[in-house]
Amino acid sequence: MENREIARMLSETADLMEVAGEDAFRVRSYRNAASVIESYPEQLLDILKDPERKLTDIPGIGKGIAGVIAEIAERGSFTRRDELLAKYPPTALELLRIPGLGPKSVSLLFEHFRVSTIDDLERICREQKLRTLPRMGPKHEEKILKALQQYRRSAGRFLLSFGQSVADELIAYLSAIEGVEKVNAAGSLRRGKETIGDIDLLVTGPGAATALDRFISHPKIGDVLGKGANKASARFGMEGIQVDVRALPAESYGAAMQYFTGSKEHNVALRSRALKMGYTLNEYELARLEDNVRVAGTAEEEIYETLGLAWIPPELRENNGEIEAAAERRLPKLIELSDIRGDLHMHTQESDGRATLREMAEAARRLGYEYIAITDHSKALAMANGLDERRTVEFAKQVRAINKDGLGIRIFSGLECDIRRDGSMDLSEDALAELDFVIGSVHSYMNLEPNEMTDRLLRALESPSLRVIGHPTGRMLLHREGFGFDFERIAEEAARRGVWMEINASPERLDLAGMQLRIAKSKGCRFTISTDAHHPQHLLNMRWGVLMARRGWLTASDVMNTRSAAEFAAAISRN
Ligand code: DGT
Ligand code: CA
Ligand code: CA
Ligand code: ZN
Repeated sequence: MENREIARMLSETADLMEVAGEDAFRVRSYRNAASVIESYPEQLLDILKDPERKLTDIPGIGKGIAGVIAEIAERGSFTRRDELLAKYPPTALELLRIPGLGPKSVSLLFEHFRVSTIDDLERICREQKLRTLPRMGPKHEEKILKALQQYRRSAGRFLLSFGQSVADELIAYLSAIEGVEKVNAAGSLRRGKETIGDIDLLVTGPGAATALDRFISHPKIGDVLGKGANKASARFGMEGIQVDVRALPAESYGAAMQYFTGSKEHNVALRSRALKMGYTLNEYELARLEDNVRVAGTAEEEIYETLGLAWIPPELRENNGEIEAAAERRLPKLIELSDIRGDLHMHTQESDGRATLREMAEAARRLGYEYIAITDHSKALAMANGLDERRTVEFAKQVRAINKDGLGIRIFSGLECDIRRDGSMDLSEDALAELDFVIGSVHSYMNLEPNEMTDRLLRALESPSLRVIGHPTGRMLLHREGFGFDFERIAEEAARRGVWMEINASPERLDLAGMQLRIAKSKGCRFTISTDAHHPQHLLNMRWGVLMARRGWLTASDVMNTRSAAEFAAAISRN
């Protein structure tokens, strides 16, 4: 069992403990442990096997949790979890994923109506029974029905970062098989789509057929959905994500990579271009129509080249103008991870982060960054112990002193300032003016009417200190759609005022997304890509943000944190 899975068990148990109305302190200790474990760089079970070491040496893991982990290692579950699962069915956990339904409501629904599945929940809302519960009304029924719709649309999809971790594991496993020459991911994963339906892997080499057998006998494989000579499909891991593995001859590998990378829309357009030029294109080859003679198929590049196109980066393959651009040789030179020279959104123990400023700086320095901005929360986020004016001014002063000593990386004093309901900033302009770098973010009242939300953001843009709008749409992938507002208007106004837009690289957000980035760029906006890290480990999430930027056709020059420290400092200095 891996850390990821242990973390998931603990956080699910924490959810059930909350439904059961258990002590908030205990619930939090489970939750905190889950978050520590999830990003812990070493496998816990390895530590457990080592007689020289103790789990309790890991900060955030106390005796109780260490005991739980030992129990998990021994038998795959633990007593508290078993008890809770005996009382509440595992489907109750699914209810908690419905936006707007907290543990208290789930517990009420269970006690009064034995609601334990989302179908039960839908019925209770449709039959107008939800409103009979304390503090519930017709509005709640309406809201939950809407949330259910959204939930069903995203059900069965997975975060890109999760898909990538499964793919990495399987690619390493399959690559080690004798005679396997290449293993690559295709599909939405290769295109860097923010959520994926399943994982598509392509294998070639004399060992490819063996690889299919070995794949379905992998210890974490669940149901095998199909197995033929060239393809195997099966569910993987606790999450049951579907993985399709295809075995291919080397001469078809390029054609197959092209075909199975998709998107379907891109492929349809490409095939029709091929036909117009006298070719047929399928997953095996590109061939001449007249005599069926194969002209390409080993490598993707030769397929695109024969069709008169520059090779198209997978992130652009959505049939949104990339084929035309490739034909006219005007595809942009997309930004790359190595272009990034700093991270401009992160939290420390001052608010709700797990590490100190120095620890975050050290981790960023090790990544080779030249600079970072420390951006803790402002006071409106009281639960996160957000900074008030006094602490903000003090913090700015402290950062000036730290930079004098030098940590081997330049620190910009920043803040993720709350944008209040009326669009005003959570802190006074005097306090904000002390800082180098102010992000403005919406964290509350996210259900405003689109008009009201647009006005709110317009007013926020008036703040002279505001540098960038953080996670601009507020979406949480698979959980909550972005709030509605007039995006083009805000992009225009941000561009006019020189306020940048953030690409939040946190894998649960990936906000903004490709299409929005293209719109914003067309309005003249500039961007930052930042991780919103709450832990040094999260700084590694930058890659997901870069993928979004690529899906938005952005180049390095569109993104401000590709600038050198000196250039960046000049860009944020007030004139
Ligand atoms: P996903 O898995 O829903 O996130 O999205 P994709 O794009 O990975 O879709 P998937 O796994 O169904 O298929 C992989 C690629 O195969 C897809 O992007 C394009 C290609 N393909 C082209 N035509 C077809 C078709 O008729 N059926 C399927 N299943 N795939 C096709
Ligand atoms: Ca797929
Ligand atoms: Ca598939
Ligand atoms: Zn935020």
